[in-house]
Amino acid sequence: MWANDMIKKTMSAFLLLMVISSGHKSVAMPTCLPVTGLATQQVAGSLTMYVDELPQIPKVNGYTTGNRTFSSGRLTIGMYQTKWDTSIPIATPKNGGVPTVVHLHVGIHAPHSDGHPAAWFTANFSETGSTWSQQTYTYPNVHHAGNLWYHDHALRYTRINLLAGLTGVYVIRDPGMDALFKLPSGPEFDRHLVLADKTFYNDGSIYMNCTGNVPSIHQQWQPEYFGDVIIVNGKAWPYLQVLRRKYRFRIINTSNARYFRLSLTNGLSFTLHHPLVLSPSY
Ligand SMILES: [Cu+2]
Repeated sequence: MWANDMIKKTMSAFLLLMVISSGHKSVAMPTCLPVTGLATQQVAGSLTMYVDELPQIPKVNGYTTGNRTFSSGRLTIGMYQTKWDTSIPIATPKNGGVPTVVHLHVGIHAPHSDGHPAAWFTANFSETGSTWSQQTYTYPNVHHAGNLWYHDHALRYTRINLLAGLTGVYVIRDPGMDALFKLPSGPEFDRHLVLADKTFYNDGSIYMNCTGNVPSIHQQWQPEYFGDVIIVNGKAWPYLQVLRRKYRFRIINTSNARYFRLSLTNGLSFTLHHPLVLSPSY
């Protein structure tokens, strides 16, 4: 059943979880501290792996069911400023606030629901960007069944907001297809692995180098971001205790630039569908 309050609570909890579970209070941006690659590698190397258990990604349904039929529903997706670290540098809405706009990655939908970078808005739509046109986006879900994800898309701040964890998963299901292939189902055996790479300061806050790769061209431009620590569902190198049976992992690469070469340490093989989901970038 669809419940707006529940979704709001869940999304708030989710966003909060993403911030807390990564153990960071802020993304360091405005002051460009000199941090060497060696220093960030040492921080990454000092972290103990497999301390935290892999968390589940909270789920909300974008549909309602009744009499064995599915009908479209509404999702409330967005940022809740009260849960957000306001120390993160933001665009310049005249009255303050954090600009954001949701982009459903790989979704098939009309342009005005695509999350144009200048279609940002602040809390309660009190301020909006130059191409903002509507509060509600419509996703027709004509995409084949699979794993999509959504993320912030605000101009200039996408990289920062994503680094801070403003991402979520979006699943289009085809129960007939799942049954046909006898795919593992249920939250325990049909799980998301949302991959990302980040770099940290010693105190656990996220580090983003803000010096340009080629300063003579631009002091801050960087075509790609690579972190030293691999994050799964908001946790650094988590573990998951599994049963001796088949699992379905819905793997999404939310990194800016890093590709992943995945394998099982015991050498077991696995079937990979839709390898495109492993390609990075926003
Ligand atoms: Cu994207």
